[in-house]
Amino acid sequence: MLTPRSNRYRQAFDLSGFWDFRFDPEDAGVQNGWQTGFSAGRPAAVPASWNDQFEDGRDFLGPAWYRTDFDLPWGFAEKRLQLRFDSVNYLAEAWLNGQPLGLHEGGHLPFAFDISPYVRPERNRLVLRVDGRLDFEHVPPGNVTGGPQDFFPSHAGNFPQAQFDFFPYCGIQRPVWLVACPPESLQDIAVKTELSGSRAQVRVHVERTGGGSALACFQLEGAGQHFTLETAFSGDSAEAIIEVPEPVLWSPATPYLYDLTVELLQAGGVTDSYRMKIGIRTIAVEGERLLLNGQPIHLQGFGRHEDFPVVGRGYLPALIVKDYAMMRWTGANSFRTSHYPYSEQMLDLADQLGFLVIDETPAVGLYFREDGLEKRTVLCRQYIRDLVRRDRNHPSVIMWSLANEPHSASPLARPFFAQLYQAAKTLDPTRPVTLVSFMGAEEAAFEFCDLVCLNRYLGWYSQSGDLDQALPLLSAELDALHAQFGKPIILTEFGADALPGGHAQPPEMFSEEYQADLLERYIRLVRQKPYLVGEHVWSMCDFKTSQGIMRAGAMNYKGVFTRDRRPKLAAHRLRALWHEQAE
Ligand code: BDP
Repeated sequence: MLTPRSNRYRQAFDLSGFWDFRFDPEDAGVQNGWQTGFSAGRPAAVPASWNDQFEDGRDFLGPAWYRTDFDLPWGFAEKRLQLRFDSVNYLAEAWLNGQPLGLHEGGHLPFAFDISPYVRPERNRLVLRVDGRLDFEHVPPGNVTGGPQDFFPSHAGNFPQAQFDFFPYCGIQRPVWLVACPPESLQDIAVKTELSGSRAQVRVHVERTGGGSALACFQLEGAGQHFTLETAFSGDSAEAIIEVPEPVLWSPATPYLYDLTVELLQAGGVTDSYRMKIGIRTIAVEGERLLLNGQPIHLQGFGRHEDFPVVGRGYLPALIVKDYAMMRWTGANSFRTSHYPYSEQMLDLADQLGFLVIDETPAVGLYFREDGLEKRTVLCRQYIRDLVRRDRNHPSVIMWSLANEPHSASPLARPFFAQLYQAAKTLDPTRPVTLVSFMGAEEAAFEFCDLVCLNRYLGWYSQSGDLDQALPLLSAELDALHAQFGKPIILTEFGADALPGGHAQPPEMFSEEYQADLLERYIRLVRQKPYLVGEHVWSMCDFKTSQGIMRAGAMNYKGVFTRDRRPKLAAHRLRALWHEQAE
């Protein structure tokens, strides 16, 4: 699915703004009344989570109703029209002018509906029912009974009852686009880059809608070079391999981007065109190393969240810029999109600024029981497919993560992940595929994943307060995992809560000193072991959680920045350490 863009052949109109909104606690289905009636709700901002916008809806997870009216903008007549939702959490059902458009399950990934048959030049009414209620069959799951609370004591009895450690924000969380394309248009573009010697091959695959004979024209521009190639469509697809001598490679040090333009040529000339930025680079696992452009690379950075006061998980461009500024200030070169795909704009900036991204599906807190397994399998396959299709052209994305901390003790887990791993590899053979686990030696999926990604909290949830005891145990476990799997390892989470402004000498749990010391000792250990190819601190910023006895103020305080992005002592410590490593 192509990211919405405007040019002389296509146009994307952002429907963001204040939409009419109401909660529907009785699940009474106000849809019919809303098709014709006048405003019956209250204004809500789109995009943003609804939970923190009002004083009465924080813990209300749905269903709720959104409604907006629009006229077709100039130039939209005679085009193929779609409504594209960048992210709605969790179930979204839409109607246009009373006509059902469809139902979509799952937050954080885009979906689109064709609206050409139903749209009018003026006074269109779009109605959306959004349901974010937690359910054991959903991914991520919630309200699980007889389930994995035994494994996850920190979430037991939480309110709302999520099987994951972040607040289950709901609503239209990213922009909604009205997209106009020519009747016959470019549908999808996939780019792969390979290096051989001092040359690169840029392989571009394009899909279109409509039949008849047509050509695809490919143009690559950058570094003072310009390449043009034309190939005929065979059916709906066309492919070209562009040979680039002496390419400028994309890397964190030089995040160089080329311009790729694809045109659709039919009898009458150009009928559609799409331009995007691409980077030329390779990523591979070799032995116990992770190689970017053939050179070993070490990841230093964060696990994090899309989370901010008032907007919740809503798209906030200034926050994205700020977060990159803060990550850069610490010396980070990478992050994981824990525990769901982030906005495409976040990845655009990663490409531009040179950050390396582990791109994760929304499959967090998975557990394995026969009931609901089939539905979860279908959903997880949908997530990996939609994630790869959305993000495969970003040079910053170096790895796919299938899941975070599944409860893989069940024998059902291995075939489940083997299937997802294969699906990811088929969709994208160019990137390593992993999953992030807390199970260590017991994680069956590590046998076939390309890297071992491990979360560890020794010195916090175990060996609490006692780093002298924690560190040797961690060291021994890492060596044993390396001996067992023979793969590179990334420590994808480690950390300690620190209450902002809490101090202690000698350091003790919840103080800023203890957090800074724990992180430093972990990082120094990681750097002694060549098979460890990355360290991601949990977490970049403090973030909102459900309420529960493990989370004072319904917050996870493992951030090295506060929720409003002020550095704690640990952020300064990381900055010193990561700059020292770079020297
Ligand atoms: C890990 C989870 C992460 C939590 C973290 C914690 O992957 O989502 O926030 O623990 O407990 O198990 O802080």
